[in-house]
Formats: sequence, C-alpha cells, structure tokens
Amino acid sequence: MDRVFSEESAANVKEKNSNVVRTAFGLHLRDEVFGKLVRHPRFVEPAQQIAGPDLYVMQSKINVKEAITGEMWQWHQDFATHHRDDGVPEPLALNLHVFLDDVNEFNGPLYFIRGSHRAGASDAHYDTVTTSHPWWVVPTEVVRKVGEKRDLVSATGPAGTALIFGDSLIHGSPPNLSPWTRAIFSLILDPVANRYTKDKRPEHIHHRDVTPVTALDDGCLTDMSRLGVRKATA
Ligand SMILES: O=C(O)CCC(=O)C(=O)O
Repeated sequence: MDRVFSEESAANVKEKNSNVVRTAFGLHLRDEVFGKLVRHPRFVEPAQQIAGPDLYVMQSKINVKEAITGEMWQWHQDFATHHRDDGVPEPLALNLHVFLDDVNEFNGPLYFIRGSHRAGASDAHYDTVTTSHPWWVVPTEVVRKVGEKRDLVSATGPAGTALIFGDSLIHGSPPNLSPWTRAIFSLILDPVANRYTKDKRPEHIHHRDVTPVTALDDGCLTDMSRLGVRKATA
C-alpha cells in the first residue's frame, strides 16, 4: 500500500486541501498483492453467490481517511454514478470492503441507512465541491425522507473485517477527527451482463476489461513465498 500511495499517478486522488492521497484506484493492475486480493475466494465466491457467476472488476481502490484531517464522503448510492456516468443498466454491482485498519466510531466509519435500497434509485445531484473527485450524491431532502424512519448503521470492526453491500444502499462517511488513520480496501464487482455502456470516467475508475474474475485458492495471499514479496532490508 505504501509503495502504491507514493507513486505519482493520475490514479492517486489527493485530498482537496492537502497533498495526502485519499484514494488510490486501479490497484489490481498496479500491484501483485492487490491483483490477488481481487481474485481472493473470500471475495469472489460470496459475490458470485449473490450476483451470479460472471463478474468483472469494475473498480479496485483503497480509501484512506487521514488522522485529524481526513474528509467526508457525502451520502450517496454507488448506482447513481455507475448509472449516470458509466451507463450501468441495473443496481446489481456489489461493493466488497476489507478494513486495513481498525475502524471505530471516531475514525470515519461508513454510515448506512438500513434498508434504504428498498426505496430504489434516488434523485441525485452532481457534487463537484465536497469531495475530491466529482460524483453523484443523494440530495439532503431525500436523505431526510428516506432516513427519518430508518436506522443508521455504522460499519466498525477490527482490521480484517469484511463488508459487502449493494449498489443502491445509501451510505456515506464523516470526517476523521480522531488521531487514527483509517484505510479500507474496496472492490466493486459487476455482472458482465450488466456492464457499462459509457466510458466517460477514466479507465482506472471504471475498468473496461469485462473478463469474468475467477477465484484463486484460499492461501493465495497468506503464502508469502508465492507473492514475490521481498523482505525489508535494514
Ligand atoms: O471510504 C469511505 O468512507 C467511503 C467509501 C464509499 O462510499 C464507497 O466505497 O462507495
């Protein structure tokens, strides 16, 4: 992660107000470890059970929320951007997260409006101000209406915790005021039959290769001798 984050790359998006990388995109094409992570059976097999056998890697990234200064992600449905910018027909993609740090109530966990996917695709407005890269967010009045009779859930847990959510669940996350940086790996898998029909966004944000992912074996990431990982030297 440190190596990828230190690269000067258009696929590394910085915080609006600092030089700190907030999101590093396209990770499975930039590093062998992430190349294996997107094919890890503990991601791929549950995703196939939910969304069907033929899934392509739409996006792979790490979102970091730096201690003290890490900024928010507005309330949104992933589908709003997938549909409007990428021409994805239906909200069938899955967002699979694994926490790379402990995530607690203070360091900017994701918030979900429980059951909000049942309200369907919401109106959206294009936000070029709040976040570091433009995207579609849920208008405040919709958050109020959909959320007022529903619970909020915050996704917290120790590093290694995994989370899978659907394309139309409303979610967002607050700034990180705590002294603990928070990093989360996110993989978006979409059924090949539901593929993009527009290529407005750069390839590192929505990958064009729709070859279905195939699962590796369960030891693919824990057997270091197979990763070509070099030991750090003094
Ligand atoms: O990392 C975060 O806090 C937000 C992530 C998110 O909204 C997403 O993966 O769609």
